[in-house]
Amino acid sequence: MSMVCTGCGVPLQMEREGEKGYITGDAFMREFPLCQRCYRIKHYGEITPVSVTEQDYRATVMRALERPAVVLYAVDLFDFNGSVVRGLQGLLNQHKVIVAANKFDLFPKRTNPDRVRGWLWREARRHEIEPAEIFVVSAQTGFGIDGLYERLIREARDKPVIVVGMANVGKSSMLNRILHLSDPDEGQLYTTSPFPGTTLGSVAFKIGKTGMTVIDTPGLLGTHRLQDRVCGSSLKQILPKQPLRPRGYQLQPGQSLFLGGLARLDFVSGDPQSFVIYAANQLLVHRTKLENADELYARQRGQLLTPPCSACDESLQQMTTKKMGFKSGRPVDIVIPGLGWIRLSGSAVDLRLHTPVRIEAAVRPALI
Ligand SMILES: Nc1nc2c(ncn2[C@@H]2O[C@H](COP(=O)(O)OP(=O)(O)OP(=O)(O)O)[C@@H](O)[C@H]2O)c(=O)[nH]1
Ligand SMILES: [Mg+2]
Ligand SMILES: [Zn+2]
Ligand SMILES: [Zn+2]
Repeated sequence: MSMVCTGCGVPLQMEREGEKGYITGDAFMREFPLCQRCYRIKHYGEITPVSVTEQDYRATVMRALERPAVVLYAVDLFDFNGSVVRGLQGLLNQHKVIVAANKFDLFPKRTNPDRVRGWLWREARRHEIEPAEIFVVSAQTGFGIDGLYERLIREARDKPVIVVGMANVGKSSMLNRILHLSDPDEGQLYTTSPFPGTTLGSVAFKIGKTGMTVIDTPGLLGTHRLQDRVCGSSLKQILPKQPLRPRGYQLQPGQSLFLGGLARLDFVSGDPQSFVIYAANQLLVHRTKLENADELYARQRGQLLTPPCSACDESLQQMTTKKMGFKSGRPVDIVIPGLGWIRLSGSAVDLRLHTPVRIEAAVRPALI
């Protein structure tokens, strides 16, 4: 049997129940055969974690990119920094690249998409991504998908459209939207889920009327992002479900902010100023005196200061500290991939940021 699951791309097998790619004879006979794992995700929202190693990932994507293609590079606007696939640039050279920045629905209602797009152009260049065009979209609401679809039809007359990106940015959701635009009767063909690592192999669909072929691929997992390190229930605490409500704090030097137990920002010195947190609305933000912060963390981690919880990877409790100093200038964001960002006002300030080991915090020009 050499067929793959039409939901996730895993090679199908009927011999070993409970293992990757298992399918029953009945399900196999359907027009769009779905493996048992996809069936469970679709109908019960359950996921059996299966890991796609970096090696598998690169092999799959390299194979997909052997022939000229239109590459739809999907990024998550809530985690742009965690959406950059390292080492991918070299593979993209001979292809037309279109960036689709997804999950715009999560931004505060008044956010101007054109300004976000301008910001994305600058950030894409800074990360050596050279797209032909950037679209700001939402697979959830359908925002911007029409324009993206029209552009893809124009570009993809003789080439397939291959979606690539980090895990969980919404690649499969985006393609489902595109398939739906072309045929509103079509259900959700690609399997999607809140857990990173849903798609396991590539799956191609031909869009009848246009002759365009779209190909989904697995996303890459990374240990530098929190969404790939927390357990399932903590994931629900850090992923935004509703538009972000920015939370502003007017702080004095000698104060600290905890974002759950996953990040702590110490205000060491500088004029009193505002710090604005963009994180899931349900995530706890706790303000305390810097002198009490160590003791509070030791006593309350996993309790008040959660996530992480006891089911999360223990390494999330090993924190590293980074000193950060800023001269007065333009506002910047301190990004904690998967958790969100803290917008600084642009006043001179000395800070200390504590994050779990291997989580790669970054600084960038303010997005909002
Ligand atoms: N708020 C919001 N959530 C989205 C959007 N698009 C996708 N999601 C959610 O993001 C999660 C991941 O979506 P998928 O489409 O499975 O992402 P993927 O990139 O295919 O993930 P992998 O297959 O693991 O690489 C799901 O919980 C989706 O519901 C969007 O536009 N807005
Ligand atoms: Mg997917
Ligand atoms: Zn499947
Ligand atoms: Zn947990």
